[in-house]
Amino acid sequence: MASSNLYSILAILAIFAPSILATDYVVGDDRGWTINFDYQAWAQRKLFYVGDSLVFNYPKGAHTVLKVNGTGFQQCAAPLDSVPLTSGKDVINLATPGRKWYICGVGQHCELGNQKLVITVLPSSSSSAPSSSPSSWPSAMAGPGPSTSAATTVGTRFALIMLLTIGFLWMLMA
Ligand SMILES: *[C@@H]1O[C@H](CO)[C@@H](O)[C@H](O)[C@H]1NC(C)=O
Ligand SMILES: [Cu+2]
Repeated sequence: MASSNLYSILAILAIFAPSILATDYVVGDDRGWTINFDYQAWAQRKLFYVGDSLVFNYPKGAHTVLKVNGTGFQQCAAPLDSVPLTSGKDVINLATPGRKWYICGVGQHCELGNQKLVITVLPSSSSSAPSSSPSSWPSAMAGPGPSTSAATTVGTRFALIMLLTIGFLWMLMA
């Protein structure tokens, strides 16, 4: 009886641990998805991991979100058959690592309003935090000023992973 409870708790933790560790990034923070905002600067010190999400907030109808490739990003052009996101609260799950490019498809917002975002998604950190992203750790910890949010994100993840590990061990002992 006691051990079946233990396994239930472990199973629940295993299911929810990734969602606890995943981060939702609101693109542009309070400004949302709009023209004349420096999304390059917004993304610069953030560490995006597989499993995290981007949330694009904007008044429905005012903008759209189009996923493009590197060429489309530079030229502010999307393939003719690509379907834009238009809900005004578009959530994109970052399912694979690598470069990801997003532009607004309304009018000249991308060309003239610089409404474009490029990020690099790192392999997931939740399964084996310290070893899976060796290069990103030192830069996140050592960077100057604005790095605090990125460092905090990594620090928070690490703390949560440690807590979960200690919790597992404690339950195994009990
Ligand atoms: C990138 O997108 C453009 C159009 O947006 C398309 O013409 C081009 O073939 C794409 N390149 C790759 C490598 O898929
Ligand atoms: Cu727009």
